[in-house]
Amino acid sequence: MAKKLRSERVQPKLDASGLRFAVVVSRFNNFITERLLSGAMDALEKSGAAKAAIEIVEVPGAFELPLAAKKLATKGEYDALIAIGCVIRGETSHYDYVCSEAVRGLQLAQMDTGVPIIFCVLTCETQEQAIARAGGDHGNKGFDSGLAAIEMARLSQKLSGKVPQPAPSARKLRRA
Ligand code: INI
Repeated sequence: MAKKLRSERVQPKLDASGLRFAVVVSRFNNFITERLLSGAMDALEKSGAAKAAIEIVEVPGAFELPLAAKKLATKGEYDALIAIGCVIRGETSHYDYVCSEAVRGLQLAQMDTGVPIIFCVLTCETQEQAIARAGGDHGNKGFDSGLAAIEMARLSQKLSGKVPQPAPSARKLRRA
């Protein structure tokens, strides 16, 4: 019988050592955003990031994430950022404005600065949906975002030719 083709790609192990991160986290719905932040920190630290290499900045709500993220990215001190928020639909159209401006502003910030900004903003119809994605049945999107930040930081280094190269003497030694 023919062998089944494996469709999934094997992900290389992510290594965050030596990388610097900033996490912008919204206080609104902080019972959710705190859990997302813990997940993100867990992913970064388990992958080798130093605690001291992770800056955490708080903003009032998801609407404020883009400006803070852009200011941090512009400093040129971080390899990747993670923007954390949680927007839950209420009775009015406020939800739609907050969601669309958060995603638009964060995308603009990463395109303007060239620094990867991971979108860890839950946009949910109900509180239950948010809980499920912040350490519940659907996992922790903060953890996933931490991994995405490492992957994008490494990819950005590679695409911009900034992958640390071995010292010339080490290179010569290897050829000999
Ligand atoms: N901000 C959120 O992060 N999540 C929400 O669910 C939310 N709702 O529903 O209102 C929210 N509003 C505040 C907004 O992000 C700004 O902080 C506020 O409008 C001040 O600019």
